[in-house]
Amino acid sequence: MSKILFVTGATSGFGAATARRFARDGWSVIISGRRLERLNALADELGALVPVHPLKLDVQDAEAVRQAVQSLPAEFRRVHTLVNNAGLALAPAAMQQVALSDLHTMINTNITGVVNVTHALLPTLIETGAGANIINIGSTAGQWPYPGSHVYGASKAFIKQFSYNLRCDLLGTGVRVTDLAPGIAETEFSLVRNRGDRTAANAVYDGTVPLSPDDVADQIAHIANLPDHININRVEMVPVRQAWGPYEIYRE
Ligand code: NDP
Ligand code: 8X3
Repeated sequence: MSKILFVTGATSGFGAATARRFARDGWSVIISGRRLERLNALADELGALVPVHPLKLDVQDAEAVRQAVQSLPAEFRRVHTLVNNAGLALAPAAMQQVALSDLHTMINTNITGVVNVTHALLPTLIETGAGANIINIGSTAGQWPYPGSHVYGASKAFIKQFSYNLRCDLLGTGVRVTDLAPGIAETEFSLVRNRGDRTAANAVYDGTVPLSPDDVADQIAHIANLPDHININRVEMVPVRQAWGPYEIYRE
């Protein structure tokens, strides 16, 4: 029987690339996100290869997540790998200049959403046991500060510590947990962050070579397919053209 992937945020970027990669590898895929048209289009595309279950789901809604997991069709119930990918950044300006509601949306999606989905799927993953995976998409922003990252970066720091702490709780169950932390990657991420301003979004990637969604999907597939006795705690992957800047000095 084929293994089952549950990926959140499959309507775009890393999530869509991950669904495609796992489907090509013969996994059954549960694809979720809020935009139903995109989910259905992806389901049609991948349905030619493998069993696909599209789930219209807002990860912020704990009850909807619980119900969606509880009502998975029998052939999709035994999830092997959960990829907590749905997430977003908003308000790329100093914290003192941004709307509180944008900060709450990031917390509710990047933190509460990940907790909601993980909590709902933990019993299943523990039942799957040896070799099961929870792969949480963190970010370099969870480790390294930069102006305008405020709550976004902090939400990704949560992903790192949450992943490590989960490992402690899951010790002995065979379930593996990874914080996969990419650097700059070209997806719709910057379009969302800049509220649909395509010029501002494109400027993020101008003149450089960012990671691609497939680069990240390949890394997810690598981690998910490692022998059962190996746990990758954290991976930070960046394009070769990305490195750290120095401390900023404020001068009069
Ligand atoms: P995209 O904007 O291309 O994709 C984000 C996905 O998240 C979409 O499928 C979107 O689907 C989904 N999503 C957003 N909010 C919700 C919600 N409330 N409920 C369910 N799904 C939601 O960006 P990326 O692919 O780049 O982002 C994927 C993850 O990678 C995020 O967690 C992001 O923080 C992280 N990341 C991105 C990096 C980058 O440079 N691109 C680098 C490091 C990490 P829909 O709108 O249909 O719900
Ligand atoms: C997304 C990468 O550098 O925009 O997590 O924070 S960055």
